Amino acid sequence: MNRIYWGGATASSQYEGAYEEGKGLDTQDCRPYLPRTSNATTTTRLLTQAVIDEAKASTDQFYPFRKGSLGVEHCQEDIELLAELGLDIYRFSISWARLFPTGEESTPNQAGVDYYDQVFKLLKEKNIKVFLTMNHYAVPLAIVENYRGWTNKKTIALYVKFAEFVFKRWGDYVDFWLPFNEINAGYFSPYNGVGLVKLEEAGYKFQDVFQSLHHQFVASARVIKLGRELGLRGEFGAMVSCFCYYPNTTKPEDNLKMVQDEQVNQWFCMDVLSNGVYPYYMQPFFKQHDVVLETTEEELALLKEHTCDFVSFSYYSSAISSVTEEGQQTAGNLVVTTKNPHLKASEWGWQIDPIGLRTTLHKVYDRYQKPVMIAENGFGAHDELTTTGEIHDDYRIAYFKEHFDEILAAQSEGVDIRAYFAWGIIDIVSAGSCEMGKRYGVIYVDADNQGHGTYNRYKKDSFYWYQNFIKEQHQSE
Ligand code: BGP
Repeated sequence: MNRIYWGGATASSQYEGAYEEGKGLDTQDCRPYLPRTSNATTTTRLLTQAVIDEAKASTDQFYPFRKGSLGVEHCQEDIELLAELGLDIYRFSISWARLFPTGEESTPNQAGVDYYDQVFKLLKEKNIKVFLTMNHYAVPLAIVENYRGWTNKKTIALYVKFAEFVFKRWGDYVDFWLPFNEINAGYFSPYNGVGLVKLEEAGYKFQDVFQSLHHQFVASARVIKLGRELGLRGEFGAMVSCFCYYPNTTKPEDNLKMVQDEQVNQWFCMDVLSNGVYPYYMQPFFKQHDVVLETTEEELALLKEHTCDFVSFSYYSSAISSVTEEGQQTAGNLVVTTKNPHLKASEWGWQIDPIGLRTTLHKVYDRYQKPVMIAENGFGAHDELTTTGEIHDDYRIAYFKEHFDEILAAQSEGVDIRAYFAWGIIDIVSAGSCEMGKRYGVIYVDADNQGHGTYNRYKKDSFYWYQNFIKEQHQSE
């Protein structure tokens, strides 16, 4: 049985801050200006020119605390804490716009290179393995303004150029590469996933969404090809967000709907990236939604040849499929779903379903027969810092414990699980709500929703619990 690497994860746009140090604006910097509706799924949030203009004009906004660095100035201290925690592996992302502010420079921003040099060096010194997300949502804004982001084939070449720099500079440090975070987010949330912007306010065009996804698939295959040609030692993965669908009732219609939701929402992107071909079930879907993909023979051959080595997914909560809209709606990661009466939920309505994680591990391994990684999982909550510098997050410990039990059960049932990553291992800005108050970390960061605070780090109770859990896992090997 393979041993599971126990890890933690962050993303550059939610962790780093330090916008002033030569970083270009990217799509995630516009996030706080996106219009929202009360129970909107992210699909309704579209990045329009008005949003871009507002983000550019803003001088005092905080995402993620542009003034006063959240992570960049603290990386040494943070990596020391991760080492003290005993992490086997750290997942983080490289900011494309920190290296290439408009995506088109011929030489990278030196301050960005220096920062990542330091991060990789510190991780190596501490003997922490690296899982590198090359693109966690954020696309340089200039690429969006000049070319309409991933809708344009040209973005593939710009991304490959960025990847080539990363490979050549830091290739030796990386154990696992991920070309795109939650690639299926592009479907639910074109803003997030594909940096798909300047969509007309009213229009959510499937044609643009799926053409953009196709370009990302090709980009993924091209960087895998390049990485292999360069002889990189790291393995390449693909990642989707998983929701563990249940049919709302035992009505056959609901069951069929569940299968179809799984196919389109959950498996489609992974089927392409892992199997190398567009799955049969997308043809009727494309037809129904007037999607006519532009593809070339060469691109399809690339997809076939350069599939991923491992599969990974994020999992926070399960969801329900229903042909009717019966039942109370609740939020989940990227999707709005019907409330499951058998489950408790976080303060944000995300339902807690550890058995759903075990089920998902089986489904993913059964479908792809490749090593599986849980690239993100965790519990967002409001934490309270006591006057004596403690955080008693027993709710997070309970969440970890219940989920870890199911992971170990799936492993003993034969699923080849390679790694687990606790999301937002250090408190970072929430992607969905843009607030600091939705905390996932085992390390507390003293900053509030406006970015005010000392930025001092404190170990939560969950820090000691996870530290002990990792130690015990190593002892039992
Ligand atoms: C995932 C994203 C992460 C992360 C997480 C939690 O979809 O990959 O970037 O933020 O969700 O979401 P939130 O921050 O909205 O609680």
